[in-house]
Amino acid sequence: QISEAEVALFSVSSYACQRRTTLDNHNSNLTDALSLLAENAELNNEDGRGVAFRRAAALLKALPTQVISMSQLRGLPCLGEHSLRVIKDVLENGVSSEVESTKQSKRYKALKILTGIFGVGAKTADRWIRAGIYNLEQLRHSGQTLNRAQKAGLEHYDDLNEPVTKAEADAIGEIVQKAVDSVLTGSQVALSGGFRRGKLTGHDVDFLITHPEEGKEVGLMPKVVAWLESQGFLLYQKTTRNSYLESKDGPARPASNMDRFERCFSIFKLTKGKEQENTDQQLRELSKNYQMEAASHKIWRAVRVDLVVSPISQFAFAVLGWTGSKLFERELRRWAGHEKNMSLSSHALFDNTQNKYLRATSEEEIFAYLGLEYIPPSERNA
Ligand code: DCP
Ligand code: MG
Repeated sequence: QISEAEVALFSVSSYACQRRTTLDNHNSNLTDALSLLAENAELNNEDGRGVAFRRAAALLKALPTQVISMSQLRGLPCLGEHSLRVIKDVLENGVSSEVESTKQSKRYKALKILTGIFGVGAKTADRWIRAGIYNLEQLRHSGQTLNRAQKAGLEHYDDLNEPVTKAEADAIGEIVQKAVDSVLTGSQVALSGGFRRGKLTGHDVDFLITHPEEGKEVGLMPKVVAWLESQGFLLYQKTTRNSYLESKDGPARPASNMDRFERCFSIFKLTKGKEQENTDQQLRELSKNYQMEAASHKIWRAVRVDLVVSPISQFAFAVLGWTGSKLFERELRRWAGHEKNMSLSSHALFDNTQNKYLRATSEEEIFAYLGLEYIPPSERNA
């Protein structure tokens, strides 16, 4: 029995962007439960509930040790009534009954399967479920029309639901660098997203592209895409134009948190590496079954890749905005708005008090403008 006095007490800042959150999570039993409920809320278009669970999970990720008693959580921010109930359930019973029943539910399972298709969001999945579609087999036979992204998503379903490794991300990075070098010398490629935060796997690979001379990056994306296409590296791509215009009146209220960079959502065809090929070779030798042999013959796999082109003048903001985590980004923007009367996006920082844009060439400068201690990427895993 542990007495109250022996239990570690924590003191934690309320905004995730004020905290250091490494990948070393001492409370994954709790954060897994809360993340699943957050995901379920998001899949049901209950964004408010989703954020509340995400914030609670992020707070627990930042604690230096494992929580063993509810008394340790007294006075901590970000833990709402519902989250506390879930935590209590896990601490007392090992599992949360709400999480268990969610996982078992037909709707949750279907939402997971259907939104696992690239190009399918919560709204489309909901529409399909209401039409009696709960799995891929039913979808294939339903006669529903799929757009180009969804068709590609369905075709490469297994590959795209297999986590991308750091080695694969690096291999794709080399290809992107080669593409960029051959269309515009001096261009720079930076790995962003989860891999920049030190994650070992991800659901995709995110890259930012820029050129040290402002303006040279204009029109770069279509050229990069054309090069990648000519080399047979793309299974799918959709490029959207840059629609960002800085105004002297400050940032227009964006329709969403989506940024307006020239962007390419793609699916890469990545040839498997030497190690993988050897495994395939062994598999082929071992397999007597023809189908297994056919599968093992596949020497490439599909990987989701996001490419974003940023002018050098916005690059520091783009890097900060694209490194994540999603909650860390959300909290940075909330901090900027609520605590500093500033508007932060992946393009710029606008000070509403001074009525002017604040220029920066590094992430460190942006944290300084925001009055925040600098948090390196590896500690932004909120
Ligand atoms: N991002 C953003 N706004 C968007 C898309 C992305 O702010 N519309 C940011 C936050 C993310 C980062 O870009 O952390 C990359 O997005 P991902 O969805 O790829 O997230 P991660 O890379 O963090 O996770 P994963 O490992 O699942 O790819
Ligand atoms: Mg990513």
